[in-house]
Amino acid sequence: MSEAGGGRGCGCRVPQRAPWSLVAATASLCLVLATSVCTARAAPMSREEKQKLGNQVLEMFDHAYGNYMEHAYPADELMPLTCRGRVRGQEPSRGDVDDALGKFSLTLIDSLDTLVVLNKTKEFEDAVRKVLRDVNLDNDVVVSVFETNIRVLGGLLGGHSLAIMLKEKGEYMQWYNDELLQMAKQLGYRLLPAFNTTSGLPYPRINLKFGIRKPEARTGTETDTCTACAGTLILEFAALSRFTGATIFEEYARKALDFLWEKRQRSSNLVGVTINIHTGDWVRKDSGVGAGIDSYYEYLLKAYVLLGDDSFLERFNTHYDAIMRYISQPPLLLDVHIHKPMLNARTWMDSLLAFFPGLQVLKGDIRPAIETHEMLYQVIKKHNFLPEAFTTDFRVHWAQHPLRPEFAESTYFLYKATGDPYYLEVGKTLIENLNKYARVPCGFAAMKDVRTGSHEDRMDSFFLAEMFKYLYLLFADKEDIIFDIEDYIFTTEAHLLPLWLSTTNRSISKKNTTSEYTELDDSNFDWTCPNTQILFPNDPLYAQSIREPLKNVVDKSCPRGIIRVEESFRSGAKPPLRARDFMATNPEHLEILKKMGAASAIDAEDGLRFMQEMIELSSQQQKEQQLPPRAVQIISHPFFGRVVLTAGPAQFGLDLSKHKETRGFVASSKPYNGCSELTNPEAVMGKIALIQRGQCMFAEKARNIQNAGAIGGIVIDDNEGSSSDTAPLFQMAGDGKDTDDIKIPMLFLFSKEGSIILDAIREHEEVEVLLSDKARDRAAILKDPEMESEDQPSSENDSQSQSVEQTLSLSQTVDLVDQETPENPLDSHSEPSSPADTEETAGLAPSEQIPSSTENLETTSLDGECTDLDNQPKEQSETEEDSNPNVSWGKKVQPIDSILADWNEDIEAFEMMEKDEL
Ligand code: DMJ
Repeated sequence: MSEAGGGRGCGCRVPQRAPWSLVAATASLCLVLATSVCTARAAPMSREEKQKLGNQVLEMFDHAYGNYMEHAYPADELMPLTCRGRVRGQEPSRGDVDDALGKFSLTLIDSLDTLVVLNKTKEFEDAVRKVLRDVNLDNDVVVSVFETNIRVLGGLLGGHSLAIMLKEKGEYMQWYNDELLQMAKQLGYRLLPAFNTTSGLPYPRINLKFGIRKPEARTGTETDTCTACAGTLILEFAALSRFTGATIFEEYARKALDFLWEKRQRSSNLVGVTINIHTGDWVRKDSGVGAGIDSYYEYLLKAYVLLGDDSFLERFNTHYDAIMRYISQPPLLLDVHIHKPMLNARTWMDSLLAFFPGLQVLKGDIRPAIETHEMLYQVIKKHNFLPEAFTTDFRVHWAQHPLRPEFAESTYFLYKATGDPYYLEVGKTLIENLNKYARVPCGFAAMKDVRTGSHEDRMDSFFLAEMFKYLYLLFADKEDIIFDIEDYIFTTEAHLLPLWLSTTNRSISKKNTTSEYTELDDSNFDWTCPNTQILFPNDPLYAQSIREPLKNVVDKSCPRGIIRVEESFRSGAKPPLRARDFMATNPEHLEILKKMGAASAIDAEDGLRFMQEMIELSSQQQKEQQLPPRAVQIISHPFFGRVVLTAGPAQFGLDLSKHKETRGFVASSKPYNGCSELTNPEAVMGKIALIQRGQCMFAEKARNIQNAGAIGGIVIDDNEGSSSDTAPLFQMAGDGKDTDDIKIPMLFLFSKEGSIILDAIREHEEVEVLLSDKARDRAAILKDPEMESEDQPSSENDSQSQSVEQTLSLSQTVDLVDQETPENPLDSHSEPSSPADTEETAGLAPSEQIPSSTENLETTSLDGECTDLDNQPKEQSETEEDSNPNVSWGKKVQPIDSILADWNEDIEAFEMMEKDEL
């Protein structure tokens, strides 16, 4: 790595084979390690226990990969609830998230190098043969350039890297003749037309068969891309160039990076989330380390490590300095405006930023890495998983969790850097939670809502590419892996590229390097001095001492500014006015508000914080008036509580959040629509009645089944193909009259979720479910000890899974309608798909349109007209409010309107920002 990481000026060069992942010995680390620590050491984990956990990871991988290969392959992804493949065009569109699917057996390619890391060499050999035999790249399908690069190009290159390593060892892959590399090169050429812009920034999407802009390509009219989308190419493209000698790939990726660097906001040194690929104007000027930007920073630092090009480190350090100055508010990482970086752009964080502590380890800045990681872990302990977004006071902002690996990634790197067994315990918790809450008979299902524990029919390929790799490596000793992991660098999708690439075909990149070494500004050149193992032994006490003060940070829910409040108490000054205490009728409060807009920087800062709190408070109050989603958990054989369906609540009947769950066998009512007195009361008596949506009011259905003796009801949508994956959840309204007579709980399921229950009845007749506000612990609900033992993940379970797989394979026809729905903004790194989209969202790219939580309810009494209650925060309104105080205050807090006039300075700043004065 002296070639890879060594540049001039670094006092402590890296030895050739030093662990790059431990490039963690900057001066800051050396200093803090010298401080004395008196907290207790976490108990070390025995080799046996580590091996046990490693084996558990292997078993889990087999469960995920085996089910994909058996029930989904050659489709791109497995749908673990319905146990079949997700084929683009054959399922309702989920929006931009589907742009990762190119009909190229995505999960198989993304899993290739994981197989080798997990010591499954034989399976790897088989998998490579399958890729070469089955995968076709000449598909008329529009894919995301970013996703295709990190998952498919990265997957092929990772596979190639380990294939040649194995071949060299002499046992496996002896037949291999660079076929994966040839495929990678073909894919590289298919992606290149995306770079045909004057800026050199790539278009966000490309048609694999027809490229860009041709009429048949159905893409090429986009104007914007996210920063991460344009800035996360260099590792794969440079590796492709260096492996093949075709320089063009590295040149294009460098050009895109150079352009982004030029466009950084010069006073803050930050970059925005979205950029115009033709003009280079920032379209979204908020800046963080999560969604939309994350891997741009990651690739600058890793490009330095892999390619040995000092200019990348210089850029990274410049950005890092800005991040630590403005965005990092330990343990939080909060988005700010690039032109006014002292202003927060949001009051919530997204889950993608969980990779950042891992990157900080690579940078060598361990303290903030430990702090942020600890905060994230506490959020996880509260909700079992990291919700896609959570507020600064740790409330769920967006409750989905698609089994993202970022937190496991950071846990692995922190363990490598600190040696603290605490991080092994963290990994153990992640494993337990995955098995307990996400494992379903046919794989692992994403969480639809971490609060209810309900599932989504989705298992993303990154779960296999990354999660299992990091978890396995966390518990593995050197001898557990058949090659030296330290010889490789992880891409953002955890694909492995060999560090020796830094010395191969190196000259091809030099002519394109924009920064001249002689012109580098050394004052901002924080040379990374690697290898903690050489400088000092791992010291677990160090990490412990940093975590200690943060022990209860989430429980105490310490909002930003609390430290300043305490400080002012100490100095005898009055604490600043907090939004939650504000009363518009209190003259003293109005006086304080006036001051906030006028005088000192501190007053102004208080004012801005107050505004943000007020907005947050108001949206929180709105949310609190609405009902959260509920869960239907199938608990009878062969489900045993593993499958949890997302259900909409009713505004009448038993409130499941206040009462114990309702448990019972299900029975279809007759008539199925439940709109008249039931003709089969004996069948539904003491059971949970299934009723079809439509033809009368929900309350009427509830009364009819209640009169027949049902103990609960599940209304199943009559729109075939509807699913909570693609449509916002509904809340069933009453009939406008008094509904106090309805005592039983009622829940609503979309057609796809309802079909899972209906199919189960067809197959097993007796189907027992739990209706609740939140999935229950399986061990607790399984009374029958036999059931309980069957529930444990084991190889026996696999045969059981197979019968369940059949059970779950839906025979229903799939709705082919390509309905556009809001997608996961964090996934997609995507751009507006049409001008109409952009208009609707008032300038916000869909990649940040977070579906709202429980806002915007319209109550109505008619069945068929439900109220929107999916967990989709209205990002649009929040961002607008945050960046345009005139509007939000005018709307929400009338009496303060006049006071805002005093805040000219900040309003002007906002306006300037809007004009994008770079
Ligand atoms: C992965 O595909 C990559 O890590 C990417 O950089 C962003 N996140 C997803 C998984 O969450």
